[in-house]
Amino acid sequence: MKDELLEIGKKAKEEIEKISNLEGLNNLRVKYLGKRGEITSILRGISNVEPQKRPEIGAIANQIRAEIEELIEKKTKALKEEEKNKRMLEETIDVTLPGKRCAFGNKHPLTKILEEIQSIFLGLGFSVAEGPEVETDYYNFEALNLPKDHPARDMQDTFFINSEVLLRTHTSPVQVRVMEKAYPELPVKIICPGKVYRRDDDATHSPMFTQVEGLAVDKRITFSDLKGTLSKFVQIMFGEKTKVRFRPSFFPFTEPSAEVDISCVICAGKGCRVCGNTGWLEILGAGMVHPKVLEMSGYNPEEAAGFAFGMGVERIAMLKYGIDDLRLFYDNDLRFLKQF
Ligand code: 2NM
Repeated sequence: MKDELLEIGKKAKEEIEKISNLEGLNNLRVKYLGKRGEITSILRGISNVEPQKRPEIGAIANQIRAEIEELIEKKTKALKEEEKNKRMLEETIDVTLPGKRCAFGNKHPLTKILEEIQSIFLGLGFSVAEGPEVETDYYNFEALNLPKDHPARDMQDTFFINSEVLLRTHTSPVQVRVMEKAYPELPVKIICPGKVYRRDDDATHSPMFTQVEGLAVDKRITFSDLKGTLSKFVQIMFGEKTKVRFRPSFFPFTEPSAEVDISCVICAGKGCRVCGNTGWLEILGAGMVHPKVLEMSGYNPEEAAGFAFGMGVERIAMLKYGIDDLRLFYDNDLRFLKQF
C-alpha cells in the first residue's frame, strides 16, 4: 500500500509538471485529490492493513496529498501569470491610431451678433447694464411715461404675472433702474441687452426675442449726438457705405422720436424683395428721452438731456446673415447653427 501511494505521488508530480493549461490542471486535482480520486480509493483498503501500520500509511497519504496540493497551487499561479503576460502582449495599444475627434461647438448666431453690437458700443464709450426679466408695472410702463390708461400700452401685448408684475416687454426698465441709481452722477452711457417678451408668434414675431437698448444722459446731449452715434454704429455693423435715414415717429418715452432706416444691405438701395422695393430697411427706434422720464428717474430736465434707442437683435442678425425666418434661431437645428 505504501508503495502504491508513493507510485501515485510520483505519477501525479510528473503529470502536473507536463500540464500546460488551467483546465487540465483542475482535472488532475479531481483525479488525485477528489472524493473519488486515486488517493482516496487506495485509502479505502486501509482496513486490510494491520492496525499498527495504519498510522504510518495515513501519514504518508497525508504527506503525498499535501505535496500534490502544493504543486497544483504553484502550477496554477505559474499558468495564470503566463496567461496574463500573453494577454498583455496581445492587447497592446496602438498609439498611432487616429484619435476620436471632439466635436467643437460654436456660438449661437444671436450671441455672435449681440457681442458684435456690444463691442461697437463699448468702443463708443458705453457700458453694458443688465436687469430682471420679470419686472414691475412701474419700471416697465409707469416710469417710461406710460400710465395705466395710456393707449400706447396696447402697442405691446404683455405677459402679466399679476396686475403689478409682468415679463418685461423691452429693456428700457433697466435704463430707468440705472438712472435712479446713478443720480446725480453724469454722464450715464449704457446699453442694455437682453431677452424681452411680447404676446406675438409668427414668422417675423417671437414671444421671446432679444433687444439692445441704448441710453446717453449728460448736461448737453442733442439729437446730433444721437445721429452721430447711430450712424457710426451702422457703418461699423453693416459697412462704411451704408446710408442712414431718420423718419419722424412716436414713442411715449421719447420726444422727438424717430424710426431709423439703413440703405438696404441686400440691394444697396436699388430696391429688392427684402426691402420691399423701397431701398431702405427699418432697424432702430430712437429719440430724445422724454423730460418726464428723466424727472421720474431723479434728473432735472432743465439740467440734463438724453438720447435713447432700441433695436431687435434677431432682425440685425437676419439682415447680416441673410436669414429669412426668425424661428430658425430657436429651433436648435444643428444644420442651421453650425453655419455661423
Ligand atoms: C426704443 C425707441 C426709442 C428707449 C427709451 C429709453 C429710456 F429708458 F431712456 F426712456 N430706453 N429706450 C427707447 C427709445 C427705445 O426702442 C425701439
